[in-house]
Amino acid sequence: MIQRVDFHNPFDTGAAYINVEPASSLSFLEVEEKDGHILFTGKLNEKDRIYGLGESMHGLNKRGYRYVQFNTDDNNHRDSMPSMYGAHNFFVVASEQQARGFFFDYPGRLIIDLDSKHQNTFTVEAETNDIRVYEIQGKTPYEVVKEFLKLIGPSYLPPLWAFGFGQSRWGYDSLRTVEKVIENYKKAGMPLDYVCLDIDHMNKYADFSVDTKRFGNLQLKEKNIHLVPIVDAAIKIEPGNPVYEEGLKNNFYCTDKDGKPFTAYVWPGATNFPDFLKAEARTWFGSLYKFYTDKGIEGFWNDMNEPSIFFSEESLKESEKERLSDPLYQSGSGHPSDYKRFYHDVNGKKINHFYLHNLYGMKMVEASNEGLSKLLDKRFLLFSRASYIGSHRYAGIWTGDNSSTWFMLQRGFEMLPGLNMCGFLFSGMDTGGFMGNCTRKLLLRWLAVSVFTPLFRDHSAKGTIHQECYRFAGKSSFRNVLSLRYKLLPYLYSEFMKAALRADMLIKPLAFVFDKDPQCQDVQDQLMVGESIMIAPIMKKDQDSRLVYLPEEMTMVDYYDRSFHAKALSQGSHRIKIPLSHVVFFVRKNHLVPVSLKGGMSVSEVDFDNLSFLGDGTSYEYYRDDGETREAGLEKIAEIKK
Ligand code: MIG
Repeated sequence: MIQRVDFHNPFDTGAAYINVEPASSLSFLEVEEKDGHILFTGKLNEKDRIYGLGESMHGLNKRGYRYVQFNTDDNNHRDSMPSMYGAHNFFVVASEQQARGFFFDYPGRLIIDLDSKHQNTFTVEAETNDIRVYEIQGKTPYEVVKEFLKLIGPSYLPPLWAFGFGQSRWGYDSLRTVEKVIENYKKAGMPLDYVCLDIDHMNKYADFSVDTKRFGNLQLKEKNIHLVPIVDAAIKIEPGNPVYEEGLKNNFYCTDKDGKPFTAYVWPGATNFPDFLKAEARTWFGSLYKFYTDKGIEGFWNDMNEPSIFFSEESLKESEKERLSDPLYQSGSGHPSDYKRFYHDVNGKKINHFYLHNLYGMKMVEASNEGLSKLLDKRFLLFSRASYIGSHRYAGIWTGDNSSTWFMLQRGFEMLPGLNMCGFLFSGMDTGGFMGNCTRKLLLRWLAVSVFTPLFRDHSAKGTIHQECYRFAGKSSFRNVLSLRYKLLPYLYSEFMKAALRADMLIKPLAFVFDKDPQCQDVQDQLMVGESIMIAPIMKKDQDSRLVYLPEEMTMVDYYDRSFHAKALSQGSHRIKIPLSHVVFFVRKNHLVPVSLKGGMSVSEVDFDNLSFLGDGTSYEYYRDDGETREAGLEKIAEIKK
């Protein structure tokens, strides 16, 4: 049961995909309005758990913490960070007999306090009182989530090649460097499907430009590898550059209080910010991707779209004390006061950015997606850093600038089910960690996690040690985990497509599947991936074995020496040894995992028709298509037998 209540004049964010007729009052929340603010209060039982909030800290159960939903570029990832790159204002309160879901569809700053004061209450406080609230009631949290996923609609569909392994690094400074990375992967016998280009490839960091001296015309010798360039949100102020000039001439930029294009500083120096809230500006921005699609490029990542702002002339005048005492200040977040310095034009109405802040990234990927859909006649890869509920219909996301620490591997893992609850099926983390130096051990354990996430990319920051897989000794361990990805692709792709087409989750907490088993309730270092696989990776530094809880009898699959070794295990807890060179996972009883034993050095080499099976089931619902058609549909699912 889903119910919507509008307070005053909520902004139409575009989060919902289906229309729910508004009702007059909420069932589970007390409402208090004061001085133009609004405060919602809900009651909790002692034992209630709270799931959701997508990209956010504190693991699976969010109870006991306070979150500030305000998209922020802060690369100092830590438990106490209140805001990340996405605002996913949906959570589910799971009680013993029922579950209640809440979605606060609100584009501005929202404070979600999930009982941080330990008074058995949660509160949600909005900056203004124009807000749309949805309540969803169900028997279990999973039932509520599925209802919510119907409300926000189906996931964006990436092409099949985007499920391959991608290498990325900020600092690949020429096409020659990129070619070398590709050669080295090949020489090492490691598969690869794409290489991401970071801001290094642009001409003075101007969007939709390439430094031709260093990057030529972006044509790789290796035709089987895709280049995936970055596109930043802000446009370099550069008289004579047609991209900049067109935006200026047509009033496509956000404006300052005097109605002039708002100027602030990011990588290219002085920039203007496309007004993605304006339909014509979106259409224009989307059309700019022609620069790349003309060169045969079909994959992109959108960055800096919180938007990230280093400073403006005005905020530079601010004292350090003022800056640091701004309640919105976070370690990497520039001068938050800048968010009050510019305006959007929404159907002729000027609205201060601050009140629409969390929509900027979503509206950017909406622009990119619509442009690319016109420019290409097949699916494309697109993922974004900033997001809002609903942006999963346009693009995937990655979880931003994590660091090469065991802590961030764990937190990233724990975020996966929350992201799936908010629709973000095509998501993943910077494998190996972005900031800081990665060790061989950490990278191998991280790969053994990301090998199960749809977006599977190794990315690192300039200045850190290189973390391409071939750089490390003992290459056979890296070949092992990467080869597993390509053998599992028939399963991973099929499960992704089924979840996307049915508006379901791909990666789930155990508690959602084994809801009658109280032991599963608090498990957050094990997850379900699709309908058949459970993963229980090692995410601690010097461990080579761990306890794994099996809610039912399962087949343990130990993958080493590039082959599968299966063994039946009984229900209960087991200490499992997982050497660094192995990947272990579990297949549910009466289930199957279709695999291609041949694997491949790229997705195009994988045989999706000659399948072998892991597990003791007898049949499997297999989704199969050409991997690029937009006409994906449930009719492409067929029951196959072992
Ligand atoms: O201010 O483009 O999250 O992946 O490598 C940093 C450089 C800008 C942040 C992204 C990261 C990317 C980096 N970018």
